[in-house]
Amino acid sequence: MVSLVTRENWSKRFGEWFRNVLINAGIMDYRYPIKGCGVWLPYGFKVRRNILQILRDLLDSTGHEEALFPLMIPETSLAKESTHVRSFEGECFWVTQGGFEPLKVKYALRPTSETAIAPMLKLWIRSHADLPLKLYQVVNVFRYETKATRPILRMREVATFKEAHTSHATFEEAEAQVKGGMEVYKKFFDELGVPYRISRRPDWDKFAGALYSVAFDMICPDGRSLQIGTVHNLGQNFAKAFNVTYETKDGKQEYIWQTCYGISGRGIAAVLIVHGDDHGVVLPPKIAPTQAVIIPIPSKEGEEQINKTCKDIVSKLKKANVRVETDLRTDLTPGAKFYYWELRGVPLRIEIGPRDVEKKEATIARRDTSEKQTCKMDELVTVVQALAEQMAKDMRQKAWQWMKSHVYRIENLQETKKLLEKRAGIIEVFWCGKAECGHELEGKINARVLGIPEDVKEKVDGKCVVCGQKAVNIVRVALAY
Ligand code: A5A
Ligand code: ZN
Repeated sequence: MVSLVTRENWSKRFGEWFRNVLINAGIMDYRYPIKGCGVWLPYGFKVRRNILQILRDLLDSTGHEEALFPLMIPETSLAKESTHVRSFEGECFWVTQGGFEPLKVKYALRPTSETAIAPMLKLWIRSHADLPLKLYQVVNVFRYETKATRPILRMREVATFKEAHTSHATFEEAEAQVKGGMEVYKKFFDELGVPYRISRRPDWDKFAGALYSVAFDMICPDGRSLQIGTVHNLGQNFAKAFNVTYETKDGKQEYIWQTCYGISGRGIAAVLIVHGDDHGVVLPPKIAPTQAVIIPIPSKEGEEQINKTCKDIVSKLKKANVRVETDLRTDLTPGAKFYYWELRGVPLRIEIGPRDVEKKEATIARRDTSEKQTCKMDELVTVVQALAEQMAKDMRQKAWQWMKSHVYRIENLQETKKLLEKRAGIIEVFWCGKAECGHELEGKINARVLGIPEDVKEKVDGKCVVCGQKAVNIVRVALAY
C-alpha cells in the first residue's frame, strides 16, 4: 500500500495524489516494465467499462456503428497524407521484423487510425447512397511520447482510445457532424459531471491532416489545463491522399468529406481528477461499480440480527437495480472499511448497527459531502435512489463552479503572466488573430494558446494583448499538460 499524499493541499501536489490514488484505489498499476504502459486493475477496469458504456450508448444512438480495424498500419499507408505522416512518423512504434525476417514494408502500431481506415473506405464507398458512414472503435493506440509520461494522462500505449471516423458527401454535412461530435462529447462529460471549455485550436496546433480542430479542455486541481477530447474536420485531405471518391446523384465523381473525434483514457482520468479529494476518488453513482456498500457495525449480542438486516437490504436494493455490496470481512474494523471504500469512491455507505436494527433504521453517509442521515428501513430504497441522483447533481454543480472560478478575463500581459505563474487556471485575453502575435503570446507568458472559444460566442471589443491592434477574437491560454 502506497501512502496517500497529505490530506492538506492535495491540489498543490496533484501529480503525486493522482499517481498514488490510482494504485491505492485499485485503478491502475503503473509499474509495468515499459515506460508509458500501465495495467488497468479489476476495479479500475469496471469503472472504465461503465464510462465507456455511456460513450458507446451516446454514439450508438446517434447513428454511429462500432467496428474494429487492425493495430498495424503499413508505412505505405501512413505516408500517404503528407502533413499527417510528418507529424506522426516520429511518434510511431515501428514493427520491422516478423520473427527473424526483416519486413519489406515496416508497420506502424497505430498512433491513430485515419490511415488504417481510408484504404478500406476506398473499397466500401461507391456512391452517395453509401454516405454518411459513421464508424467508431475503442482500441489501444501507441505514441512514442517524448514529453514526460504520466499514468493515464500521457501514455505510450494509450490503452483506452475511442476514435470516431465519419465520411460525408458534402462539406456542410461534415461541418454538421463536427457539431454532432461536440454534442456527443458535451453529453458525455455532462453525464460524468466533468466541466470543460471548448476551444478552436490555433492553426499551429491542429490535428495533423485536419482543416481545423476543436478541443475540450478541463482544469486540473493544480491549475493546469488538460485536453480531454478533440473533434476534427478533416476536409478532403485524406480522401485526396487515398483517392476515396463517390458518385454523386448527377453521376460525377467527388472526394468524400471526413471528420474524426477522439477521447482517450483521459476521459476516465477526468472523472477521478475533478471529483477526487483528500480521501481518494469520488465516483458519480452512474459509473460506480459499487453504488452502495453496507457495513455492519458488529456487536456481540445483535450479530445475527445485524447480518439478517444486511441481507434484507441487499436483496431490496438489488431488486431496485442498485449495485450493492456488503463488507463482511472479519479482519477489518468498521473504521478500516470506511477508509477502504472511501478511497475507492463508493457513493453511499450504509451502516447497520444494533441500534439501527432495533429502531428499524439505517445510517447512510454520502461520499462527496460526508453527510450522514438516518432513514426508516422501509424507505431505504427510495432514499438511496434519491441520494444517488442528488449526489450526481451536486458533484456536477460543484465541479462547474470550481472550474468557472478558475477562468479569468484579463486585459494585459503582466497580469496574465502573474496569474499563470500562480497557476490560476485558464486566462482569456484579446487577440488580433495573427499567428505571430499568438506565438509571441505563448513565449511571453510561457504558456499555451488553447484557442478561441467555441462554446461561448460573444462580441469582441478590445485590443490585442500583444500588438495593441483591434482584437478579432478572445483567445484562451493556460499552462497545459
Ligand atoms: N484521430 C483523432 C481523433 C485523434 O487522434 N485526435 S488526438 O490526437 O487529438 O487524440 C485524441 C485525444 O486523445 C486527445 O484529445 C487527448 O485527450 C488524448 N491523447 C492523445 N495522446 C494521448 C496520450 N499519449 N495518452 C493519453 N491520452 C492521449
Ligand atoms: Zn496582435
